[in-house]
Amino acid sequence: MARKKIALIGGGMIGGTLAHLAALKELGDIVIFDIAEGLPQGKALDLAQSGPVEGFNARLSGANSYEAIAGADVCIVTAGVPRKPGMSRDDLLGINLKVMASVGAGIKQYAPNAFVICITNPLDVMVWALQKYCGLPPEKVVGMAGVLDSARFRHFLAEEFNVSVQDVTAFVLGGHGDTMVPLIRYSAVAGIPVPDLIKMGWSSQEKIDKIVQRTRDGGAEIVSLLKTGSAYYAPATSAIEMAESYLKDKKRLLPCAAHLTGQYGVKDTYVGVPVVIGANGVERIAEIALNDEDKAGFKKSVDAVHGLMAAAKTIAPDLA
Ligand code: A3D
Repeated sequence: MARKKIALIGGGMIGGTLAHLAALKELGDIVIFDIAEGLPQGKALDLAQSGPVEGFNARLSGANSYEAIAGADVCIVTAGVPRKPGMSRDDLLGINLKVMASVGAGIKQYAPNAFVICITNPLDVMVWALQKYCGLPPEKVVGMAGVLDSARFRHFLAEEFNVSVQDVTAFVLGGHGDTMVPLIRYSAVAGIPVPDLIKMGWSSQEKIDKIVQRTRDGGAEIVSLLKTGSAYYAPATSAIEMAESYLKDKKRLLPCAAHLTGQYGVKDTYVGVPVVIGANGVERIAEIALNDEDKAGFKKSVDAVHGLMAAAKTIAPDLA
């Protein structure tokens, strides 16, 4: 069987980390595409030279022309600009929409059969725009945010309970950003839900509330520390988990920004919900029961995404 082909569109901090992880995991041959001349070629060469030491079999190349992504099985999109301190994800809207238009055209022409994972912010609107620009079926175009947001939640919970991160599962719904909805009762340590752990005296509601807030602000916390950009290790590893589920038909149930067609009462919108990712892309959307508080939180989140979609349509009338 021929090796799979992974196209990384955007070769910056996340793009380079994606290439490293995809090579170490031998997911396939890797092409890094970027508009910056020399950058993708340099990163690909550097990474290829780590191959003999690590012992991975993967061909790495860099390119400034979309032809190089021809026939890709997976495209992971990070092209655009990240946040600087003081900027919100939404401040990136105008500039990154233009980037999505050119990336979408490139994918449409050269990789129409790919599974596309968008990471560029503001995530929920960018993945919606990218799907329109590339014209691929909505089940083949998803956004990465929920895996990262729930990983952040899991990390903080594991620290709080002083247990292995391996035993902590967590669930986050809604848009990527300040309105994301971490679901406490679906979050657990080895099957014991967090509310039960509070009753057992392992933590307090106040501490868990603080963790929820820290999860919501997880990206901004890293931006303010790094000062020159945003998180990249955890975002990259989260997208690779999604790509692996597609390439190996693992059928993982992962929170992703998926195209809703009435689920949760929402239509024609990309927002974070639990989905099964397998060889057909998004194979199923899990519609879990929400209580009134979760419903209100989810609605607030969807309203925020709709607000940005409306702004996007005024900037780019071709999206209307
Ligand atoms: P960065 O290191 O700046 O890399 C972006 C790359 O995109 C640069 O190498 C640019 O040259 C390249 N680029 C710009 N315009 C184009 C274009 N038209 N075509 C191709 N390449 C282009 O940023 P990063 O890797 O740190 O972040 C990438 C994106 O991910 C940003 O929009 C971040 O805000 C976003 N991000 C999202 C999450 C989520 O959880 C959704 C987390 C962290 C970062």
